[in-house]
Amino acid sequence: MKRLLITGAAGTLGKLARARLGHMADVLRLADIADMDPAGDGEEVVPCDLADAAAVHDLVQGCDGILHLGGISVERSWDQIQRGNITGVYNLYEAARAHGHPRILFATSNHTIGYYRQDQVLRVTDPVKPDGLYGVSKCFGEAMASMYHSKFGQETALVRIGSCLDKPRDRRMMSTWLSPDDFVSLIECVFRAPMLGCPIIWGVSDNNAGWWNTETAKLIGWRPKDNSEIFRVEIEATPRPPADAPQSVYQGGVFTAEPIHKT
Ligand code: NAI
Ligand code: 15L
Repeated sequence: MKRLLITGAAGTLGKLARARLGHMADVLRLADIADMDPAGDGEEVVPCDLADAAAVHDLVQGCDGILHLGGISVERSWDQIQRGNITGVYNLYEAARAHGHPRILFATSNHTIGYYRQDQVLRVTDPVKPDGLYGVSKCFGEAMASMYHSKFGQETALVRIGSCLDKPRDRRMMSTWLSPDDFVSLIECVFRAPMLGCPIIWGVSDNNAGWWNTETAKLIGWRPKDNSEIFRVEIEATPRPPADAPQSVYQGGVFTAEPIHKT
């Protein structure tokens, strides 16, 4: 690619992508509403609010691919979620339509299905069961991507990320963990696949304790290599939450216990 746009570049995964994806394009265009480090070689830093349609239109111009990580990433008030994850997603898809449909990797989330119980194994074809307004906003993003694919041929990988961290922090994350290395290889596969369409792909490592059938990953030739099992002893040494606690019962864990935030 000549230019890969990374939204949410000031965030946790945005910083990881910035550090590790320079080889994917001549130029990384880095965007966020928050402060970012100054541009280095082969980088462009573009402050941008995803809710600003004109700014997003300009942002997408000249990009061959979009790694869409920007937006609200946890449970927050509707006002905040609506700006980043509803209006922002609409603006992004409209900008992509105006600029030749660059391929998009959309960072969706396990919180689209958070109310499934932990004894259930899911396929991507199972109905959504979001666990809060944040999860609902990611369902909206998945629906937008599907509609722009059907109507205009826009390609998107809908990557339902589990928990992307250096290592799992608790028992639930033994199932949801996505290692940084696997995340990077997944991004590479998405942008290198000859054909993509609009698949939902579970963004999860090859965990023994996994809940999600990862067959759609094979469509793009992605095979996660890491497995949370190497952290088993460390995690088992931590206090076990009660069996009826949200983090023990639901795939979305404590997100299911969040209130509807008003501010
Ligand atoms: P983060 O919260 O660290 O980063 C998100 C970035 O988006 C922030 O830098 C924020 O300033 C920016 N942003 C928020 N509203 C914006 C707006 N209106 N305009 C422009 N930028 C805006 O989140 P993280 O962990 O880096 O996640 C990245 C993406 O991956 C998010 O979309 C999140 O929902 C998704 N995801 C992440 C998971 C994880 O394990 N880190 C798990 C599942 C999904
Ligand atoms: C998410 O969607 C969040 O963005 C992230 O902060 C984690 O909490 C992750 O899900 C998770 O479920 O562990």
